Amino acid sequence: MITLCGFSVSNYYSKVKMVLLEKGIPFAEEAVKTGSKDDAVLSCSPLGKVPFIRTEHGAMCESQVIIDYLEVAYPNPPLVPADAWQAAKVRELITFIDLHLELVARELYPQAFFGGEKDEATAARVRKKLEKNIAGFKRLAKFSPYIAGDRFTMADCAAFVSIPLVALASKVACGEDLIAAAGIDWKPYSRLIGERPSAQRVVADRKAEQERAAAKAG
Ligand SMILES: N[C@@H](CCC(=O)N[C@@H](CS)C(=O)NCC(=O)O)C(=O)O
Repeated sequence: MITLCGFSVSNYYSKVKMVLLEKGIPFAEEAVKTGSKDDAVLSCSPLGKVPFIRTEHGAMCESQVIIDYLEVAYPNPPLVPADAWQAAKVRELITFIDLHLELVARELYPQAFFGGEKDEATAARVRKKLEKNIAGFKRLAKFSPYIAGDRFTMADCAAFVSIPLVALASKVACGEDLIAAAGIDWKPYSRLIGERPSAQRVVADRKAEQERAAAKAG
């Protein structure tokens, strides 16, 4: 049995969880926070990042590596096309979302989501990068109706959990949803993916965790 470690507010945790759910792979969840100094965690995720998985073979971190493993180990239903080129195009999109959108926008999260001080210089610097990268992403993304074309793929798992975050972080920190400002109408797409049971589960789990945290904070 696979154990998914991390927490439901994490977009990368949700990305892996959506893939597990889409494929109908049985899994358990284990709450693990980031920044652990615990050797038991660092031996699974050396930078203390989440998610990571525990399996009968050992542990593994990095969401994309994990879902690529799941795709090979549990090929049905497939979440990449059988054609090698088309499969690589799906992964190209994921790299754009994870590396060139989400990782760049992540610098805004302290001020956008975690009560950090407003930092105009960071917002302006990140905005410049995001504008360039979103224009690049727009050239690749299909939204027809799925992000890589006419079939649901693992790129939709990456997009569903990260695009709204990038949009909201830029809206709060830069005063504008930079994804929408680039002419990408992402909300209908998000609603389409949001109809899937896997998406509904990750959203419900994330909200429940946020509510528990708010209640605890008083
Ligand atoms: N490239 C990693 C990114 C994972 C990541 O950044 N996770 C965040 C939580 S959403 C985290 O662990 N942050 C703490 C840190 O970077 O130390 C992946 O795809 O799994």
